[in-house]
Amino acid sequence: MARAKIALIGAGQIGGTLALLAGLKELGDVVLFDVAEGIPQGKGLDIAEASPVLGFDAKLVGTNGYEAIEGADVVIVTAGVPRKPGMSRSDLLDINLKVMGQVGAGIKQYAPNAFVICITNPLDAMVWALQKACGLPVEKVVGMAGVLDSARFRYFLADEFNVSVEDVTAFVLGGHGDDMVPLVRYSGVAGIPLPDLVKMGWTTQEKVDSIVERTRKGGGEIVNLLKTGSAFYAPAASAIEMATSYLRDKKRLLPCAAFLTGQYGIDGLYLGVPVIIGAKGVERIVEIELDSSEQAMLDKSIASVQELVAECKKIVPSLGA
Ligand code: A3D
Repeated sequence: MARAKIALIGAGQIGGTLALLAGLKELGDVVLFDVAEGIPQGKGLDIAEASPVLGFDAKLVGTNGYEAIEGADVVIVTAGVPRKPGMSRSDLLDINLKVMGQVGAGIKQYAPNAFVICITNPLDAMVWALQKACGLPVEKVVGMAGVLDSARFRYFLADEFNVSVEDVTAFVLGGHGDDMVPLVRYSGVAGIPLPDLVKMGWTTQEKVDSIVERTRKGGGEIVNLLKTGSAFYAPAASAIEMATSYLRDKKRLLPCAAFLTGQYGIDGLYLGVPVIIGAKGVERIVEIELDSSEQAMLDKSIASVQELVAECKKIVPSLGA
């Protein structure tokens, strides 16, 4: 069977890491696209030159032309600019909405059958705009945030309990921002829920609360340390997990920004919820029961996403049509 084709739109920090991970996992051939000349070509060649040492077979090419993504099975989008000092949220939205418009047109023309994963921030609004721009079915366009946020939560919990990260499961719902909703009741170690682990004396409620808070601010913690950029290893690994579930029809249950059509009482908005990803894309949106405090946190998160999308519609009125 021919290798899958993975197109990476944006060959910056995350894009380069995605290319390396896709190679290491032999997910398929990789096309790196960027508007910056030389960067995608250089990164593609550098990773290809690592392949004999690392022992993987994949073609990696860099390009500044969308035609090279033709027929891609998976497209992962990281194109955009980060928020710089002095730039308002509207300025950032304005620029990245334009980028989503260009990227969406490229996908529409050359990769209309792809499974599209958006990573560009502000995530919940950008994935919404990208779906509008490319016109692909909503089940084929998702946003990556929940896998990363849950991975951070899992790592902090594994560290607290001194257990393998593999045995820690954790759930984070809602938009990708400080008001995301880490779900304590649905998180735990090898099936033992966190509230039980508190009762068993493995940790304290205060410690769990501080881990929840650290998870919410996980992106900012890395930005403060790096000073010149944001996280890229864990975001790339998270998107690769989603792409793998699609390409191998694994039907993983992963928290992703998915388009809701009534689930969780929301219609017409992308929001972080548990979904099953298989060969058809988002094959199922899982509605879990929330208690009143979890629902209140989710409502707050929904309101932030709604506000962001309303701002996008103001900037590009045609998106509201
Ligand atoms: P960076 O290293 O700046 O890479 C972005 C790349 O996009 C650069 O190489 C640009 O040249 C390129 N680019 C700009 N405009 C276009 C365009 N019109 N078409 C194609 N390429 C273009 O950033 P990064 O890789 O560190 O991060 C990428 C995005 O992911 C940013 O928006 C981050 O905020 C976001 N991000 C999201 C998460 C989530 O969990 C959702 C986590 C971390 C980063």
